[in-house]
Amino acid sequence: MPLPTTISRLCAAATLAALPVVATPALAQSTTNGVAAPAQAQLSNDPRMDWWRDARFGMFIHWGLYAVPAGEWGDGTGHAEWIRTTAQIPLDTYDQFRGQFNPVKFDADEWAAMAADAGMKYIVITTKHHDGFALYDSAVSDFDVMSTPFKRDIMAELAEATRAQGLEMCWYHSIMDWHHPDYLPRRGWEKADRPDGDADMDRYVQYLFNQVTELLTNYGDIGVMWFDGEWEATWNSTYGEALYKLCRSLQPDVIVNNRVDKGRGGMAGMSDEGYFGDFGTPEQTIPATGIPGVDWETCMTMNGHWGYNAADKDFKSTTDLIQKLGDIASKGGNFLLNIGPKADGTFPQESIDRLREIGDWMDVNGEAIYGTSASPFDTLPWGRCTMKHHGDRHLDMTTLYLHVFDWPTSGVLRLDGLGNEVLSAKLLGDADRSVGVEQHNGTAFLQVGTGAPDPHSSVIELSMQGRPIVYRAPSVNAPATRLYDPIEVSITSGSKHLEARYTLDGSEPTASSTLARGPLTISDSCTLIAQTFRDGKPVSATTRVTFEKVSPQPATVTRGAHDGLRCAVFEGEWDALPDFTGLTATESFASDTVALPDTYTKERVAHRYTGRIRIDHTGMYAFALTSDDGSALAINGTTVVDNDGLHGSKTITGVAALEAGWHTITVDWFNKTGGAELALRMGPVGSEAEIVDPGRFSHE
Ligand code: FHN
Repeated sequence: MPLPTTISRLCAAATLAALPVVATPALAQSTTNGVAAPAQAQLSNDPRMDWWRDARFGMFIHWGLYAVPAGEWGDGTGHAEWIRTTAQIPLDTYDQFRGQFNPVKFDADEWAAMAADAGMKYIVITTKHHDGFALYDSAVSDFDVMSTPFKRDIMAELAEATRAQGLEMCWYHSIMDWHHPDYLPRRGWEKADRPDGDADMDRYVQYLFNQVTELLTNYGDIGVMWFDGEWEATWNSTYGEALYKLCRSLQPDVIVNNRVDKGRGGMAGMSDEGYFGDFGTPEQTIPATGIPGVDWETCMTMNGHWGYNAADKDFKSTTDLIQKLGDIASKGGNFLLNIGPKADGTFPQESIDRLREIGDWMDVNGEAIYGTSASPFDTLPWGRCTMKHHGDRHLDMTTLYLHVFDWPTSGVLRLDGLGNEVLSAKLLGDADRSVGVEQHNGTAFLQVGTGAPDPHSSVIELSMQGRPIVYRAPSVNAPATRLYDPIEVSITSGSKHLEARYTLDGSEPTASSTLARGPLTISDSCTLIAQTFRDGKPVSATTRVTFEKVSPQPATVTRGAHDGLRCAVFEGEWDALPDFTGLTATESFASDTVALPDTYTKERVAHRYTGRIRIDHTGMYAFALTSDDGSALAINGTTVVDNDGLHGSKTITGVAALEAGWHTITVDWFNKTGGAELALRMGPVGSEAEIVDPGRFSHE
């Protein structure tokens, strides 16, 4: 699709040096217990990011006309910023909210002060959400705040107040636009009322670029352009690249998130290699582990909605939010915490209360968040760890911040696997409370006393010479922990200077325990405990894996009379797999695979596949179920994979021991909105799972 000349000229005019956006090859896939880590491409790494990396914590604000209905329409009270679509409100009806938008209590200084007092270092606000309404004075649209009774440029006022607090002003801007006549596609339910006639996506993109130009020209230095709504098929990488370059040509130091392009993998938020965007954007989720060398930011609501919903009182506790901040920082990410202001321009009281309490915590513990990098430890049973390294020609020191969520009732906090000598230890916020340190064989025993100093998360600061030396517990790689045939297991210490020793009888390893050398065959139930040794001494925590030998499920049925599985289709809106027993299918057909065609784009739909699967040889099988949104697999009525929930493309693998013959199988899947994906792969445990051969399926 050729870009309009204006846009291509925009790009040509972008006198940018080579953009540091080319992603390096995806990080090598690591496997732990046989489950492949998702491929993550390294996003741009650039000194522009320095302030953003140091900040670690920002405020997201979703505000617009949708605050007027406050989530309610007809009998429904579950709506929010998507209300025009989720309540199927015709455009003319929705536009009437303009006449009601008059946030007379809006005080930019008050908002910016609450963000600053909460310890946040940047604010990202919706200049325009998917409904197309601009919260600023746009010269290219009359669907903006100047056409409301309020008639004030909210973005201009907030930008000034934000900078007065020393925070960075950042813009959220939606690519998807349900109002502009040229944006495609139309919402399915409104095609009759809004035929797409002479709609022209290129012309819309020019409009989008014009608004982005306004936002990066008229409001001073902007920290981040936070794009969203990139997932529909009408947006493509050509547009994405041009938009990224436009932003950088207007403000070379502006940071642009990865939703400018098409590389984002659903709600997990990270981009595949080769796509534009300076950081990944996991949404409502925190990656399971840190992602070395990758800039990313988790965005999350305080309750269940981005835009204001008057009925939603299900707010996360302050403790939960503070621990999430610590968790995210311990993995090297940023936390963008959302506020949905009310139509009168005030924050919900529940949000105000949490911001204040978080601020109190940050006043004492902010140094354990700002400018920190990811934990050198894999996991800590009592909390998280963030780190700062202080290095120059004269100094080479490390500070570890231990975020203790579960305070030890014994008064002694155990930190396994630390090779450095702890030079000092203290409690942030209570220097008078001494912290004794004893170290033996890589374990530091911190005498912290009973009674957690902080109700949310108590931080202990350790200082040491040099970079952290961490002895990781051995890695135990196994195709599964349930077995029928013998399986091969590998145990590694992670360093050629360290030994991994193990036992299979549940006893703690000693210097005389078996040394791990190459693959170990497990053929029966047992408990494997492995530990890392250095110079004959244990220096790490232990890794404990219980293997269970299971009997195969009998083949209780015979081949069904027909090829393939029966697929029943249901229509509705769900956030998780529905209870199909109470639903009526809109259609059903024989399907020779558990998969969707590549062009599948239906929303608000669910499938239930039922029938039988043929197993040729008795054994343990791995079933990998990939879906967007949720899915589940059951064999002989027992759940083997639970991949339910609202998420982007995600694969979960489960195992089942099955006798040769026919077994009943059920696969359930649903898609709410956005991308849709479903694929079922299988194979003997330890081998590469492949798409299930259609010949294996039958049904009555
Ligand atoms: O559809 C939007 C949603 O309304 C909200 O803005 C979130 C925040 O990141 N982004 C999209 C959903 O992924």
